[in-house]
Amino acid sequence: MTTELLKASSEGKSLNKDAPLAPVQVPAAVAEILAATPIIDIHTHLFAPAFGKLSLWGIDELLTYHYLEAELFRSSTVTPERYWTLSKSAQADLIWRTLFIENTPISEATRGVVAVLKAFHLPTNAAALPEARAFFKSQSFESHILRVLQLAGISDIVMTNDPLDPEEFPLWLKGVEPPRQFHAVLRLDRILNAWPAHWQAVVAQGYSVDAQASGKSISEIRRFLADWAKRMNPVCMACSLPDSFAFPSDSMNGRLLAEAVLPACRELNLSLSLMIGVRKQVNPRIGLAGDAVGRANLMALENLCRDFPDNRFLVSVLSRENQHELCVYARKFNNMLPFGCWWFLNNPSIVEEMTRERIEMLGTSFIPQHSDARVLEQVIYKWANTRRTIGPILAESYRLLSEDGRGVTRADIERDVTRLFRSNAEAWLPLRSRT
Ligand code: FIX
Ligand code: ZN
Repeated sequence: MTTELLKASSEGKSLNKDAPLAPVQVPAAVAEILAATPIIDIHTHLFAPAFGKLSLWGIDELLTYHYLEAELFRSSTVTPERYWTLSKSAQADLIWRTLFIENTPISEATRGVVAVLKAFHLPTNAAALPEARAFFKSQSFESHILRVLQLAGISDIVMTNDPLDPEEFPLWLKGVEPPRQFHAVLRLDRILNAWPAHWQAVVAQGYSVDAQASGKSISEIRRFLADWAKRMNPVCMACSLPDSFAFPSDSMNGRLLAEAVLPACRELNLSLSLMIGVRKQVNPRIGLAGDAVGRANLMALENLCRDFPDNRFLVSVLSRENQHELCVYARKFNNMLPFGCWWFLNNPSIVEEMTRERIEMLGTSFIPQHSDARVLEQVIYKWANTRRTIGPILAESYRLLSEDGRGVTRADIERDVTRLFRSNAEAWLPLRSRT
């Protein structure tokens, strides 16, 4: 229950949520309602506890996040080659010393670690990490997850699940069952972006496919997708795509998309999540931190949305320069839903620009953010930052509306925040139909 509601009820007054708010009341009402609305996080790299070491959490994982590794190499003399020889805790100590002691942690990713330490009442400027390590070591993962979800204000975590990942797929074959807050996504990068390197892994799982995807390969890939959908019960299929993505195309990517993945999504009534614009491994020396961004030609998306009207596309694009045209395309095609301020865009200065233009062009018919969290506790700062950045933008939209002649009520704001952070996701992802 929000502060004003509590105050009203303590004074024996029932707050009329349908009474127009005075403009001066709106910013606080937005902040309260955002804080009180549990969010559905529609894209993360988190895993439920049953996935064992794939589930990353705790201070050493927080500090060795690839966003921070990228920043380390700009402020340390250590070479990447030397860094990769260090143990996880030595890597974390080096990052802590370099980015948090020798420099002020004012970047988005360093501030995030500070926010997590503060959330658990741990020192945020300690000379070293023993107290933080002891704290996380003393937590039981299952109860820790529930506390983190509560601190972050999120109700659902959508994972990223790769049926060809040698560390992950055996767990699914054994019969892993994520708890109800965790939802699977059938991730297709290895199939759609690297078929030559991975078709044999599909054969090894019992499907008659070949390097050219000839003969009965397409029907076998459809069978593979249907079998994995039965196993994972995914809320969508997903793939990241390079800035060079083109469609239609007679490339393997274009063929497998048109002939196998899109028909499978229709048959299974699943949306396809496309994250477009990544330039993989521009600097392989720094590992996951070595990916970059490129402006994509969104004609590919235009062709997909127009030529496959019975498919639904959740879309996030990585280049800031692609954002406005993504909004325009969303106005043309209602089978496409823009989501998130992805990766290099998840910084207040850009989140503000993107969210304002989305509200101006799309109203509340988009999903403002996902966390992309790789380490459990990151959701605490990523969602605090989202609420901090988006709250004032929403309040400003209501101020303009009020100036133009219509006030808003608490009920309006609750409906809008719910749509942005919950019901748009529920309409496009079958989160509740889990068997
Ligand atoms: O393709 C993806 O899901 C990207 O989000 C990741 O590959 C990327 O490393 C990431 O975690 C960005 O935040
Ligand atoms: Zn991701």
